[in-house]
Amino acid sequence: MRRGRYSFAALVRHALSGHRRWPPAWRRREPKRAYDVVIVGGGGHGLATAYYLAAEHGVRDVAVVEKGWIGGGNTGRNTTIIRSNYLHPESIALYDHALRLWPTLSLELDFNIMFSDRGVMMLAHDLHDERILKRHIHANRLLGVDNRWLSPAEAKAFCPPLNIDPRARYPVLGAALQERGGVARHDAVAWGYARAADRLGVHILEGIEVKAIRRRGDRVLGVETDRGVIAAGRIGVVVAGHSSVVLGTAGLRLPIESFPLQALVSEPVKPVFPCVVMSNRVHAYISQSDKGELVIGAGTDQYVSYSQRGGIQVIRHNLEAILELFPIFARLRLMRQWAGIVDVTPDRSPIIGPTPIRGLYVNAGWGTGGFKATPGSGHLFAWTLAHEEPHPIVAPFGLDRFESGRLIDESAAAAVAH
Ligand code: FAD
Ligand code: PYC
Repeated sequence: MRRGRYSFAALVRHALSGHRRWPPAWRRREPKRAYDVVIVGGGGHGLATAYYLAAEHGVRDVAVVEKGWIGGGNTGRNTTIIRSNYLHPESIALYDHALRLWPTLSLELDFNIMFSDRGVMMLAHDLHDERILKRHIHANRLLGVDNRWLSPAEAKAFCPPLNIDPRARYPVLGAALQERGGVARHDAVAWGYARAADRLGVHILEGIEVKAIRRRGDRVLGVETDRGVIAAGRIGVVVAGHSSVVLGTAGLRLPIESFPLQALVSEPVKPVFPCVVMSNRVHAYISQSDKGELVIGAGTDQYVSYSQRGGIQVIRHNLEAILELFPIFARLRLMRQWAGIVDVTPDRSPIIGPTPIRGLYVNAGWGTGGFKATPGSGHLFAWTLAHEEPHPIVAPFGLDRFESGRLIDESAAAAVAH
């Protein structure tokens, strides 16, 4: 039995004392009047940015300003699928940079984020799907990123509950498997980064909303919050589904549309699903959490909205598809459903880098697929803020691409947002 703060005895003591002396994982701070860097948004990306600023660049006078609670946005609402099997070299470099950070993240943060590289399998239901997936496999392998084609029988061997009957409504013609892909515990990612950043002196400010970005001419000055003004020479806006709203207060218009994206979980059952399966064609994806719940996700609503609920017809279609693909789940009961708001760009790639306002940086537009990028996004965005220029990996993802036309079309790899 381990002794110390995390021993069994300590666990029992905390439980019996109503957790009164449970040491908080990060401290509650009063906001200072000024910081070197303010990060707006306490999701995984914002917290990771703050952590790497402090850990790798010695920039420790940092505040993360979160209007709700840490990880309460899309970080805590997503289906946790992690992979790097994108199409274009720029995206493969970006997402694989993140994928390479996941396996050692628990060690880095000294916090178990429960990364499980159980493999992510994408299904092909017709010739068109098959060609697209094979094109991705070739593009990935050319750059040394793992991805391989499976026959229907091999797909079933990888994921036994899969229905590969050729007469099925969504017949399985084969699948692309990225074995290094998998899942992680989303809340733990936020908590782990928050705790590690706090230990390095970062202020985590929960329950404080940024109402406006303050600027003078083309220079940023700070943020106006519901607790007063906080000055900062560098500001990173990392607010997922609210990027247009927050950056709109600085007079910037982003090429972004915001949609609800839904997920559901079933009642917990014993381990039955050792895989992660995505069907990009029918917008359905599924895995089993360590608690035993099946974690199921759907496609985006067809209409823009900031309602975190989503349309019933979307999950109806989604569950019909799930039951066609996995008939053994027909009698399982669902426990919860929710939505998050995802910011979608025209090319389904994120926007990372400086804005026309000096000192103001954006990290947005990850759409339906930013969880997998969390460590890489934070790592590269921190570098960008510290050096006041884009890291070479994120340089192609600047706002300027919507003027130059150098778009990075990842509609097919984005899987859900197309
Ligand atoms: P968030 O976690 O949303 O953090 C942004 C924070 O900013 C929020 O906490 C919010 O409260 C805060 N904020 C907003 N406005 C303000 C303000 N004015 N002042 C202060 N704070 C503010 N991606 C994958 O890779 N794999 C998946 O399987 C996957 N599944 C998904 C399923 C669903 C249902 C959803 C909704 C998304 C999914 N995603 C997935 C996408 C992924 O969740 C996001 O891209 C990612 O989590 C974004 O992280 P973030 O830290 O940028 O955003
Ligand atoms: O980007 O892999 C992904 C994803 C899966 C479900 C939602 N997004």
